[in-house]
Amino acid sequence: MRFRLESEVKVNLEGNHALLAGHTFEHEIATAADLGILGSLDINRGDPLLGWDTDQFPVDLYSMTLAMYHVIQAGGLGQGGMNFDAKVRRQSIEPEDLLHPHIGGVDMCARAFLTAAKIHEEGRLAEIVGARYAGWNLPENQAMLAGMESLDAITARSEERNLNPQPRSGQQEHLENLINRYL
Ligand SMILES: [Mn+2]
Repeated sequence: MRFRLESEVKVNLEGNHALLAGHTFEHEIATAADLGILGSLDINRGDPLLGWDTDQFPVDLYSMTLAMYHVIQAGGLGQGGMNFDAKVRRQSIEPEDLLHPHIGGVDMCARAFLTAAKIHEEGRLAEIVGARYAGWNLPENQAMLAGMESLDAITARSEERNLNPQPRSGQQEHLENLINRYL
């Protein structure tokens, strides 16, 4: 932020690095998109049982579908692209061991993209998420989000309105089942 270079550069996110940072790939994609710095993607995976960067080829349709969903929600990668940055495991020593992961990885990414496009087009997930956070669309809450309101002003308004928010279900299991119906 110091040199204002955030509008000059974009980030290259990697599935395995997200895992190593304790994040999901889709979380990093959505965060970068929100910050306007989504650039390109290294489409690989790590091993959740290991603590290092194995850069394996992607195989998980569920997580890749969520990653592609957020790429689509972000309006695509623009000038960025996708790169496997992946290698086969050490015991895969035959020439054909190189073919299987490339073919399977590309096919799986294509399938994830088509699945994500369907989720995006039908809009049910976005509708439920949108309703969950609809309160942020109120002008005073947009102002709060934009950092244009002081903590004192927010406190005064909350006390004046005698706010008493009630918990509402996040519908997590419903949403998990919704995603699975597309796979
Ligand atoms: Mn890596």
